Amino acid sequence: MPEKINITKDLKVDFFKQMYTIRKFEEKVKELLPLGLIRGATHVYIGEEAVAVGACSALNSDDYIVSTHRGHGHCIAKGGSLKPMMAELLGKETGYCKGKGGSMHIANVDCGMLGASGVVASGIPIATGAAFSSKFLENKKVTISFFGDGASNNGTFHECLNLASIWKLPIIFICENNGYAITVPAKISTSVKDIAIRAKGYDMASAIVNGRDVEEIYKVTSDAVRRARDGKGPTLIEAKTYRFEGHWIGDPQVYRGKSEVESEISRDHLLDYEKKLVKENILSVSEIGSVKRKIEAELEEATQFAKESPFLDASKVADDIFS
Ligand SMILES: Cc1ncc(C[n+]2csc(CCOP(=O)(O)OP(=O)(O)O)c2C)c(N)n1
Repeated sequence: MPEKINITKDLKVDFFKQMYTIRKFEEKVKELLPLGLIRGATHVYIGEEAVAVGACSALNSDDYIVSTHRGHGHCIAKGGSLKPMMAELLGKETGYCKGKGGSMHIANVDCGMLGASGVVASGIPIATGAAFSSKFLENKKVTISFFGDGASNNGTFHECLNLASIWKLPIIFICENNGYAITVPAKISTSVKDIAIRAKGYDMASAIVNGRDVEEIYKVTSDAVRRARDGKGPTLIEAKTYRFEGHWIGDPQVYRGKSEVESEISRDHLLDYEKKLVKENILSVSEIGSVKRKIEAELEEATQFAKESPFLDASKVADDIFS
């Protein structure tokens, strides 16, 4: 049984701030893409914010995460700053990867965010390697590998769970099961109803969490982090979640019904959490208002910064490539 994990008032406020920041960041991305300021396929995380926030809040700042093609929320939750993030999405020199990574390949090693990737499941072996390095160096760092339900059908997922289990690596595999891999529902593409069951095949601890419940995710991840740091090996956590938006911005979503989407959006965890903070007398309605205004102002500043930043000079395009 997990030991009792206390969630302080400050932490609850922080959960709200982070989830709201991710939501607003993604809404801004949706606004900038059709203007041509962000280019390429872009995937937003609206609806899944509680997973990144709850999970990353259980880590130390020098722990690692590895993200997916839907990675803006992971980056913010791991301590990424809005200015270099927005600049990266706009392809500018002031971005985390000097604009060479963009939305799908953002990384910020300084805050332990080892990278996102457009290649589905490719983050899982990178995360497993990071966890192996921590075990080898005995530095007690823990890694979280985020991936989707679709990625859990890729061979590398199974190879990495096996290796992590036999080597007792300090890693937590977090499957964000939003029910779809682009247009394909998990229920017709995946052999099991609950992806967490797959941990059994690798003699690994597992848990299923409500992906809308930031506090539950924090508690379950904290417990897995503690075991990983104590040398007790990996955990597979499946977060049942839902993406409120299409697979990418512009997805016509012909594969799922309007009523399904509307019903899911009507249960918005962000609105519910706001109400919960008021009910628990943690923040008043007016305090919530000022928290929101501050975040919105920071985001406007970050957007302005990104717009005004220069593009990288073409002569520097091959810099920072290691061989
Ligand atoms: C190796 C590989 N195969 C296929 C694709 C095309 N593709 C992009 S996203 C995606 C679905 C991913 O689904 P999931 O892992 O559930 O993540 P979600 O998009 O739902 O967050 C696919 C198949 C790809 N990018 N890489």
